[in-house]
Amino acid sequence: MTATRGEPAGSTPPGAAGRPRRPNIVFLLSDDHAAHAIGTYGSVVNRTPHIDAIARSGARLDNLFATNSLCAPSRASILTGTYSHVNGVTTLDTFIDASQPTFVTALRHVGYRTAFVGKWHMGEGSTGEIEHDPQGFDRWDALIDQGEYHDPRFLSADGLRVEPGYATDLITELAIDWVESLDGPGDRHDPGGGDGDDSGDGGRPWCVLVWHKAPHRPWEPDAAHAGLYAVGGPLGGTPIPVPATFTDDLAGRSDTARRAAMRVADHLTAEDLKQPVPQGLSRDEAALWKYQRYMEDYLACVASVDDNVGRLTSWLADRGELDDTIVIYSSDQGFFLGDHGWFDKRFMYEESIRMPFVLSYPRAVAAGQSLDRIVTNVDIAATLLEAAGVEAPSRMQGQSFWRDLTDPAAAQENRHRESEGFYYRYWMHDDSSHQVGAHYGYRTHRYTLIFFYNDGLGLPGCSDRRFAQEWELYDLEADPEELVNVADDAAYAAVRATLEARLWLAQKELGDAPHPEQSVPRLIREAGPTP
Ligand SMILES: [Ca+2]
Repeated sequence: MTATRGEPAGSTPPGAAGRPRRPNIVFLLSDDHAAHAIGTYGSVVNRTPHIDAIARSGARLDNLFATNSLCAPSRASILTGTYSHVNGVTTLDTFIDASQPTFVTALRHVGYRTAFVGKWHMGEGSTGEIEHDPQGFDRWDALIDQGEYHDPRFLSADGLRVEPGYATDLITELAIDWVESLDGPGDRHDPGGGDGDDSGDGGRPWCVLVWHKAPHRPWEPDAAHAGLYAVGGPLGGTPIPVPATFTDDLAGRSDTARRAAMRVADHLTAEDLKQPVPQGLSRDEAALWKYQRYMEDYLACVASVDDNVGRLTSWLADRGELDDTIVIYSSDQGFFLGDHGWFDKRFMYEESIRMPFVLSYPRAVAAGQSLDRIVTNVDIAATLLEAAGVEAPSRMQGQSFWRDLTDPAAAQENRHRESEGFYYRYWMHDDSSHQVGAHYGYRTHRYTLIFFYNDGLGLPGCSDRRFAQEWELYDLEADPEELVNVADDAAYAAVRATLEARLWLAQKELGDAPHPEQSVPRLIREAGPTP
């Protein structure tokens, strides 16, 4: 990309008063877009040229994980830089206290102009004294609840309205309109390469969150993309490849996994499928038919997202602002795309917890990087604040990974450290639609340890049923598809003991508490009381 006026790559052009210029930020977040439905992450089911282009001109994170794989909790963690037990958004029915500090409020504090457009999904209005609507934004336009794909309702400070059109297009347009509304004399960068004309409000950077509803269930494409991946459709027309684990009977997993109501074969509804299942199909044939139906719509929704990503990046390039803008594309969590026979997320399994995350910022981030360090959605807030030269509020629990993207020495130093790992907790026990048991666990580069405590603890959105507690352990090196639970395999006893201790310590360090019925891990007992 262009380095203007002979500045070395990575330098920051001065503002009018010679101050370092803070980057503009476009944070695109989609909903339930699995990394394995993105080209740069090796998708075999679709193409995403515009998202891939962001990775190509910047960085792709290969081990960024959701710490609670669910829409509202992930959004709350991204904004506040804290885990669910700290920000209070543990389930879909625990609405946010929007007065909490976020990376956006910290940016605004140093002069950023800020906006939110799209899916908020952390509550509307207020409960008693607690306000749920977006705070810290100069402008916000939030879909109601999950949001509608067609002619969606938007809530803003001006009230509720219906916008005719398709949600993904509208969200993009509202974001562009807001940035353009900031334009005044001297407000835009010089398209010729930034001559430092930052007089007026142009010296104040901006940050816009473009948080799509798509491709969330019930996967309703717009007319321009519907049928793109259909058999006989415009992209070659062959059936969408079926994952190798589609017929997994889950015999190698826990009873908790087998209880989940997320099977493509059994649990997609008429609203999801939109067409009646053809008569006369065997059970296996019907499962494949449903898979194709589900994925056709899911991928068509993704195609619209990708086109709109391209629209935004082209618009930024036309404004001459691509080099000075941090552009992020991510998703609130991953998704099962027929993997293990499932749709949806929630579980602490690979397809569900892995978040796609690509970022470009030619001014400081060298093109074509990939980062394999383990980081999480909790780390994003601190990272953006460091990128903007703003100190993170001490309440934030995440660690910035900005240096890994901008300093090759730091990236090398942090490469694939075996000591790395992260803490995960899914709280929304046995909800009526998906019936996934509550669990927590710890994942390192090689292992995933999970404890299903299977108790809703009285939280909103959980059932009051209890189930037997179970452990799972997967060796991701020997078993990347997590087909064999080795928690009770004697060969892994030492590994499990170590990971149980690490889980216990991580939970304590982060201020969360174990389930009251979990016994203290052996290594912790043997080590005696900690000071
Ligand atoms: Ca989601």
